[in-house]
Amino acid sequence: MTLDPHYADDCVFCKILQGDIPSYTVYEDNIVKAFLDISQGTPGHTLVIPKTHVKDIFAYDPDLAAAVFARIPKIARAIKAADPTIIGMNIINNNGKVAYQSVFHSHFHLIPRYSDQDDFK
Ligand code: DGP
Repeated sequence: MTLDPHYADDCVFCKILQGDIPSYTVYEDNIVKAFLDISQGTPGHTLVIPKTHVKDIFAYDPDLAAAVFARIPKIARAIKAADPTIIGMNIINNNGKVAYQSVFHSHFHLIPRYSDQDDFK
């Protein structure tokens, strides 16, 4: 699919997409950008966002949703392949303030889990 991106003025992730705020890119293509979360839950904590402003899961065009969701396993696999001590991953998507969404541009948290995590020793 081809995207005709639109950006929201007051959106920090739209500013990242436009290059107005720096980010550490993990992966990008015509549909999504994946970049390191500023607040690393574990090393490699990555956010995957659509390259157009979508407020939350309820606001997706179905074709864009399919394209974004299809990319998540691919990005998860690439992160896991980068470090053999990554043996699991939380994938989290918060929708709405009541669900702890703090940035209102849809995003998926990919949080690697490691074989040497203290709580699994
Ligand atoms: P959530 O609570 O699910 O809406 O998560 C929003 C995440 O966005 C949070 O983990 C911190 C991250 N974040 C907020 N501002 C920035 C930023 O300017 N750069 C990056 N890389 N991450 C950000």
